[in-house]
Amino acid sequence: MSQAAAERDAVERHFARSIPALRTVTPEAPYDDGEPGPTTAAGGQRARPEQGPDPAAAVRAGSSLTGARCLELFDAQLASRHLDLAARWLRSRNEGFYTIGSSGHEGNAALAAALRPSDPALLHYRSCAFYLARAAQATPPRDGVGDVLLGLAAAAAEPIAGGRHKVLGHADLNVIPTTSTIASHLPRAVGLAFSVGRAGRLGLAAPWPGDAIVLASVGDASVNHSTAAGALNTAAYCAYQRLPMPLLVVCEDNGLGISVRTPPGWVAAAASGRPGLRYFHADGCDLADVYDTALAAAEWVRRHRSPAFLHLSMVRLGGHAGADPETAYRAPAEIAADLAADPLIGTARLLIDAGLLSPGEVLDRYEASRARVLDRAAKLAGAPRLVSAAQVMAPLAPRSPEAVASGAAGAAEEKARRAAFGDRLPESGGPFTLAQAINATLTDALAARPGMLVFGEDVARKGGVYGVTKGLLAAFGAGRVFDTVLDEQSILGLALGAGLAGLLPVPEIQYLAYLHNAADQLRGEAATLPFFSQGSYRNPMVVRIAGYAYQGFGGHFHNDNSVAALRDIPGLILASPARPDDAAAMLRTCLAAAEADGSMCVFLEPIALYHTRDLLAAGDGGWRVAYDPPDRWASGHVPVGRGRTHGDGTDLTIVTFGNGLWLSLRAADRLAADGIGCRVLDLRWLAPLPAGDILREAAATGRVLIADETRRTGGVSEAVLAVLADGGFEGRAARVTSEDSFVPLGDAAAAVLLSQPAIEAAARSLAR
Ligand SMILES: Cc1ncc(C[n+]2csc(CCOP(=O)(O)OP(=O)(O)O)c2C)c(N)n1
Ligand SMILES: [Mg+2]
Repeated sequence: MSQAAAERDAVERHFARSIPALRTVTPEAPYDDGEPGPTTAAGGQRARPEQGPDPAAAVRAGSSLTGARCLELFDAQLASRHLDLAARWLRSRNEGFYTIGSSGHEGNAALAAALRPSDPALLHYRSCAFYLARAAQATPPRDGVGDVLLGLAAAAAEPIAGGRHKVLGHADLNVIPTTSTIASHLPRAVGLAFSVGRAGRLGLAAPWPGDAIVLASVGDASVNHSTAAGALNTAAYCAYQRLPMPLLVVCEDNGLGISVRTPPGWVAAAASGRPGLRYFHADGCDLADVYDTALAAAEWVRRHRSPAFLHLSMVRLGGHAGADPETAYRAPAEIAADLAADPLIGTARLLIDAGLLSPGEVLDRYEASRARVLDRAAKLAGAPRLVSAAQVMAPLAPRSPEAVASGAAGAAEEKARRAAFGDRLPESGGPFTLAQAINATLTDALAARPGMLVFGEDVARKGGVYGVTKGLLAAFGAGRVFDTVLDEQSILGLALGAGLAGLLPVPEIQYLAYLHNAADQLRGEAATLPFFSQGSYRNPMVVRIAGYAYQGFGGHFHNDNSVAALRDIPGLILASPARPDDAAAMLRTCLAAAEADGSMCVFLEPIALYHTRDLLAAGDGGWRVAYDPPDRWASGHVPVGRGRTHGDGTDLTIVTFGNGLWLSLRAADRLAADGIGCRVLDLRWLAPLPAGDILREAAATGRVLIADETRRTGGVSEAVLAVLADGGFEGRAARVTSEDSFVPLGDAAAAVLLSQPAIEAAARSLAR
């Protein structure tokens, strides 16, 4: 017998033995499960009272859980258990691909009953019973068992991820799918709790009622993850300032993270007594206790709009996953103790003690559930799966260029613009620097889009480290422009939740070097949500990041030029404007793409060019540009992934972006004086790259010099060379880049960064 089959057998035998043994239960003498019991109704020896008990009465004195509800939840618990068994059975036939189960955690069904079906939930992967219980609450009830089975089989018909992963989620059930990255959904949950009432307060249609609370569940080992620690801190930090934070974090504590023991008492010690975070505890194997405690916790969160931590003591049955030999790291007595605490036995005991079911009827119910689930599972054989890359990738990056173009051209009414700009419209002001152009564009966008929020470190009162967000707080108020806690994971989490709640978040990351500690919130969370929900859920956002080098001070942390971590995130749009006019148009494009397609955009602003005024000579004003009035936004629209060519020289094409554009245009001017005619292609978008523009401009001269301020290894120039190779470019290509180094402090920075003389020298040798 395979190990999986043996374990399955052990659980089955345990259940079959335990239930009939309940007939001997008295509060004083726990049941004896030494003898195998019968598996049919004949096993029921404790007769039910003549006068059947009232299902509307409490299942146990003092509990709010009625017998009827307990029965419903028991059915969810039973089906969840059988889905775990079915998962292993399907796996053994190579028809299922996922065996992390919920056995031992089925008490979470009571969470669903304690919440409203309209409360959004982001669930731990052991929350199958919750999902089934919530599916049963829907009108008409959803076929939760079918959903989960399709997920196990990676079937294309699975309703949320469409065969891309086995997740728990459905838009009709307000269950937002989570990834398997431990705790990574908590920053989003905090952001959603922060935003859930805000959309309504801003007068916008909101996906969830204003008094909804957000449920996020995690395991006990997960509570230690820095992502969880940061999210809990941010939730408490908001509550401490009396900001609404209706968040219920549930810890399903089975005492183990795969094989690693959580020190006994640790979760309670770590989560209780924290300022701003109310702690509740329940025995997760006792359905009535979970229900009563969850009701109290949910009520507290809803009434106070303040976060709570609900700690459920649970057991884990059947190992971490199907292939996990837990006997290798757990003593038999420990495993047996978990089996003895089986929450299904606990609920059976509740129902039997209440006279609602006899032990035999419990077994019948168990067997009927097994038959239903296995029958469904057997019918799944051959359910079509995704087969082509196109099918798999369909939800990754929806793009509707026409909607984006029209969205980008939309402005607020003149009256609202005047109010926002303080009567002096930017188009009648002087030519703008990059920082001024971004500031005016943000102002215009906030005036036109009531759901847009601007937030980050120092963006509000100070107006940004470089003044880019100056005046926005005064014009739009703290409800829409605000400073955040100093935690990039939380800033992005806020964006993830706000986008989900129907708002348009524009978070700022103060420096590119400080994105990296939080990048998984973009990679693992933002970019995967449409993928694993087939677009049912989306998290539009435009993340502004001040970045790149050449600041002349600050060393690495203020001069980071690493964009590789962003370029390979599927679906992510990476904008890299250099000139003020491009920045304005590209920011409008990003905002419109976020709105129209739910796009996740990163808008990488070159700090060194923020206040640059001149290009070729002091006082020439070559880097300042007039601000376009709204009636020119349509004609000036910059589509995603389109570059811009400066000049029409025929000797050499310089491909560049960011600070490289400024350096290259200066170099081109010097080269022209020596008779070398250059055209300079500004990529403008680093993802997706303007491949067509690159190939066209390369073919125009036959010689390409890539001037790339990012690193030689992993930098943008590698991708441009790949575009040239893929496109069959037959001319010559060379590149000048920054070194594979961090940027040092002071003048030494110049030693490792791309420079104008380096561009000129390479250009001369290529043009020769
Ligand atoms: C960030 C991250 N690191 C590692 C893993 C691999 N992993 C998957 S589950 C798990 C243990 C989680 O334990 P716990 O939070 O207690 O949940 P349980 O499985 O016990 O319910 C680990 C380490 C992961 N999914 N995510
Ligand atoms: Mg655990």
